[in-house]
Amino acid sequence: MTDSQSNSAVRTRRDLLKAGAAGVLTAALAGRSWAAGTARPNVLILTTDQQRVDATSASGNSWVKTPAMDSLAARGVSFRKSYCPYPLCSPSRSALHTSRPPHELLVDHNSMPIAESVPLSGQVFRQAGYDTGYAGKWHMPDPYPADGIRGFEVLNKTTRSRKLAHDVDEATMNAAIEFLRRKRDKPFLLVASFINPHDICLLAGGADKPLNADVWKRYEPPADAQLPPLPPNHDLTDGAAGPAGRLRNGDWDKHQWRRYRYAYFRMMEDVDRQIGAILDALRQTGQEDNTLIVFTSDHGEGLGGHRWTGKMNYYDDEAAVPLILSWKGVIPAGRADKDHLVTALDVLPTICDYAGVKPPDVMRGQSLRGVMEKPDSRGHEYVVSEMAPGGPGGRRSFMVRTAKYKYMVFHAPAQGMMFFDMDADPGEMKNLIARSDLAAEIDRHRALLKEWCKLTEEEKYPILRSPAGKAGKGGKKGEKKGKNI
Ligand SMILES: [Ca+2]
Repeated sequence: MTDSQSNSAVRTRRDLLKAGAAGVLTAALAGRSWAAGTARPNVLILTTDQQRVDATSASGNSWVKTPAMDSLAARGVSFRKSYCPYPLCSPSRSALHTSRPPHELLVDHNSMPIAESVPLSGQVFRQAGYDTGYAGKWHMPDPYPADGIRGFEVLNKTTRSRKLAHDVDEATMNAAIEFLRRKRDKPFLLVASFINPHDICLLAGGADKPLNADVWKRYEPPADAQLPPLPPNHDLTDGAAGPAGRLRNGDWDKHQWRRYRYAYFRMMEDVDRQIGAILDALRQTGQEDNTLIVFTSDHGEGLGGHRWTGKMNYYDDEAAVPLILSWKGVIPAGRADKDHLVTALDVLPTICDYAGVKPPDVMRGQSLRGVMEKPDSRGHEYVVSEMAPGGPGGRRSFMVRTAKYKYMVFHAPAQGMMFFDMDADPGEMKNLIARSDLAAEIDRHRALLKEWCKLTEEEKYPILRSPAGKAGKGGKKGEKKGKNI
């Protein structure tokens, strides 16, 4: 980002603040005629866990049927160049609810608490007079927050122990529906945070545990099932570096990969049904027209791309996530946005903008209202994702995505850099980092990353020790710990 572009991004945010909540609200509500006192929209945030950006039928995937998610796409804007700020659960979720990158939140690994000094979405909306409820998985630090979440009423206090994700998600769905049916005299912010299709992690880890057998029992393809084919990018990248140079389940044959992919899409269908039940309840309680809905996921899933299962990689397989926003009559319906780069950091600025809620003083994302309502608007020049696979004393790795290219730099445990032409090579099969004719472009991406790290004071935040205590050793044991979450 050049200085003038950087200033432009900052200026945009400042101008929004200057415009003030009232001005924003007036524009959003033009032409509407709600009774005084009920004009502010409800906000419903629906999240899944480990959902690829292409795992819905609305995105053109014929191996899965997701009518509920498709209905959200049909009534809103679905972003296709949408990235998580860190391809792992807790860091990504912490960024979603704060509009700050994980390093600024002291959430470099799973199961870490968010820095107390940073306000959470629930606090921001509760302060503005909203009724705030949270159902389902949290994970900062506890997967299910028995001790509460700042700014939220915790709606279900279930635990994951020995249960299928589907069963925990059923409790999340019921708690969210109960919250929607309550009588109240103020608007609400409701988060319903589902686990599926995260149970795919259990199947990636082998079948030696009783719960894994239960998962296979539910999702095993019948003998006559048509299995999804291998992905076009199933092979390793030519010139792969960093964690992308490693294999997961290198001994699997083609059938095992296809069976794995089949199970993933069935998990998607389970969580889609549960999301559909929440959308039904919203409609049945007469709140659909006055509710802004955000749908997203914390990170993707390799699903056999580059012979990878799980997350902790910067390929689109793992780092690209769905982001759909809808509000009947306000947000344009049925548009797939394939141009604008967006990130979970943009969610809090966007919902504050539409709700007329005073946002936190510091946010690193921007409201997406401009690019949704005026598609010719310029959005982000770039978005960044980060990882901290090493422990204290280590350095973070980064991904920088621009309109056409993606740059990755790794420091530990494996080193290297990668550069992809995302238009010519969407499967990210050919690493172009050594191409001399692209040297200026690669330098531009390095400069953008430097600018981002300066803006977010990255050097000020050394990497903390992982609570799993296994950081710096390839993360394998830490990841195993996370598999039962
Ligand atoms: Ca996750």
